[in-house]
Amino acid sequence: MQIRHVVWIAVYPTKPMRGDKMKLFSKLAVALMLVTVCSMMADRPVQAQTLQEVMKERGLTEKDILAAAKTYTPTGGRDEYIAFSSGGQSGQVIVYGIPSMRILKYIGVFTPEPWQGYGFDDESKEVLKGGRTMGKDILYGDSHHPAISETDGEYDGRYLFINDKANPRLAVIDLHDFETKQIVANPFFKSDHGGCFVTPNTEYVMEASQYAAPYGDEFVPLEEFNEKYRGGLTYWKFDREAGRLSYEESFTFELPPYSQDLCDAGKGPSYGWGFTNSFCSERYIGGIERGRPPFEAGCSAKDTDFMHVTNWKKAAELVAAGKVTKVNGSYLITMEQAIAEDLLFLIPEPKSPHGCDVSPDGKSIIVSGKLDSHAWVYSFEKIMKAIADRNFESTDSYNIPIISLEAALDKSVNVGLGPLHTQFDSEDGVCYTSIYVDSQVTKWNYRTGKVLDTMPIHYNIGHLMTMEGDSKSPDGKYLVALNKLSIDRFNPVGPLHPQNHQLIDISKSTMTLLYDMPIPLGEPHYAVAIKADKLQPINRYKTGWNSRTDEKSPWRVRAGREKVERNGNRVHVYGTTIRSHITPEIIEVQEGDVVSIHLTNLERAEDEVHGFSMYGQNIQLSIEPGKTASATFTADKAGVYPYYCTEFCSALHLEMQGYLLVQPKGYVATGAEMEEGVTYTKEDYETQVATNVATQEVIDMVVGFITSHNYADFPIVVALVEDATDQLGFAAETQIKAETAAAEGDWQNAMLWANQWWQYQVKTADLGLRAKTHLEENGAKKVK
Ligand code: K7E
Ligand code: CUA
Repeated sequence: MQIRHVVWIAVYPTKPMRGDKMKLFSKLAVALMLVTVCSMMADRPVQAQTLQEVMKERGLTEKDILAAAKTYTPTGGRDEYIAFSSGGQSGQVIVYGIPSMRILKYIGVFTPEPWQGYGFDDESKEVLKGGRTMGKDILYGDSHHPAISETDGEYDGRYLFINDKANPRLAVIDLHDFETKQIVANPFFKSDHGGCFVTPNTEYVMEASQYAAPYGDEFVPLEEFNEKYRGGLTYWKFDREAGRLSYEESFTFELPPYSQDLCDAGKGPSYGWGFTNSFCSERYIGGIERGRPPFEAGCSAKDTDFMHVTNWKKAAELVAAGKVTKVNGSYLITMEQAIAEDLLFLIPEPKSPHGCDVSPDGKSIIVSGKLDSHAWVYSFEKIMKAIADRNFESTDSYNIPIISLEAALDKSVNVGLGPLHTQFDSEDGVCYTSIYVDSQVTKWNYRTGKVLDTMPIHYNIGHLMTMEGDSKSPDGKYLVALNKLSIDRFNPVGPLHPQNHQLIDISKSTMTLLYDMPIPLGEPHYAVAIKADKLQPINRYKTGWNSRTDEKSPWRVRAGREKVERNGNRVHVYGTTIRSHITPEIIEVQEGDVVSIHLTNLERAEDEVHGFSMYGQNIQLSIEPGKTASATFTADKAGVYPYYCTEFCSALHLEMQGYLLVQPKGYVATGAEMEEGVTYTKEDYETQVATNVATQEVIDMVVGFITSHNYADFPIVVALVEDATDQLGFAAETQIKAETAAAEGDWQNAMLWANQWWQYQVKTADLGLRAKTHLEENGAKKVK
């Protein structure tokens, strides 16, 4: 039963009453009826049917029923894991639960997302500005690889990072409120693919470039490719205290103009090192229009490419010792310096490699050959021995030492045609590799080299992920195959197909498919999943909070202190939102004014989000409880601009409205009074007051119940009581206004204020009854 439903029953009279009370209850009842009817309809009993009947009717097998039972999550149920998936070209992050595969949120990251006000309020516009490239706003991203912050090699659930391949940028999402806090643009690259990969204590976040380019914005002809075009690998310093990446403390390895690809950070014995695969070490520069074979031929001609091995720990020490110089305002370790200091080595890799995954124990690195059928397992111990013995087969054209494949390789295993990425199981040595060409997942053991199981997946698999699969202790249990496009799998929706995330049960020795989930947002690339109980998101902000900087907003204002400040043509409106009105309701400015509307949501109850949308100004704010959000625009055209709340926050949500009046230059008010459409009498006023007095009795009863219980032990109730106290305070202030008007015989205003007084009471009662129900349902104890 819904809470509103309970409210309805609670206020509905069960005993005969006096006329006044009867009227009160019928009024309260009407106010609550709307929301109640919907919830009652949802409670209607279903016609009795057996499981067998349903199976027959829908053509389901026993296997289907078993899969359904493993994923179905009844109403109110929670998921064991929370997945964060790249939203591909949408530039967003998709949050969903596992095993239910229910989508919980799209987080706006590189792309504006209006529901969250992201890219529409001043605060988040500042975040997006961090990603400006050559002075231009870039309002999308080709997001690829999310990574969860780690402590001692375990996911800690504090932050999420994701990269944009198209314009080499990284974003920081704070998981305490699931909001994007920072976007940084790489100071050297023109694209990145090898991000984000975190070191075991999130000391650094790795970002490798993909398509070699000059480090500056100047023109350099392709003829100078070998000398002037460069790849690279940035280790972004993460300041955990501030929750931000530090531009000043990060450093970049200058790398040859190969196409650096994915990375992973070492852990355990390989802690302090990073690994980056690459393709196109041919340094082919294409040119179909010049009669040359295309990139795809020139970039896959050689049998091997290079894995780059970098020592970030030693590099960080050099930076700290002041031995690295800055270029473009950021530390750059030249190839010359890296070679001289033993920071950089190459190892041959299989043809057109992809994926680069460090095993949970940090001893092995697995790279796949896209055009090969093998996964190649490198031994970190052997790599270290080769370096110690100076056992190099040669150097590349940039003098970087190359460790021979034989010296570094542990084994290569035939896993299927077109292997890409590898993820790890909770069982030691067991891993899963996505096989693109054969469209399958191969389960194998990288210690024994044995293939254990294969499972055909739908189509075009890219990445795959296991639960906490990048940590030093993966949970196994489930695997998600991230498939690109989904022909033949779902109801058709036109030529652009949804993507398909397939949930696979890996808790037994053979894999079983559980669920297909269409993702209608963008190519998924990679996803990460964390145990749900490691996430502790807040459900409201401290009042007057700038959520993007995580500090008090200078634009916050308290109830009753709302104001408009003008300085020349610059206007700041300090406003508030609370059920069910926006203060101010009328904003008057002059043509040409630059206007900022700052709104603080005064509510604490977690469902009391208000929105703010205005005609013709491209404004849409999401103001969650406590948040202060701002919108700045130029009122460049005289006119009438209605605004309103965009969240269905209360029964009188539609009435949560107002007008921005932009007066033409030189406008002079006529001095006429505004007139209401209805005239009220003394009798109307008295009837309303009688209703209010009776409503107060209900409120007192509820307050009596709450305060006689240990309500302070229930944070949800405390929030509701705080909101209710606010509303009741407003009711008292409004009562005085009503009575003052009545004393003057101004029945029009007396009646209107009396009605507003009642509106505050209804909200108080609604909040109070929700609090009471929560206490009753959660075993609150009587204390008085
Ligand atoms: Cu293989 Cu960008 Cu990780 Cu896509 S990448 S698949
Ligand atoms: Cu506030 Cu609708």
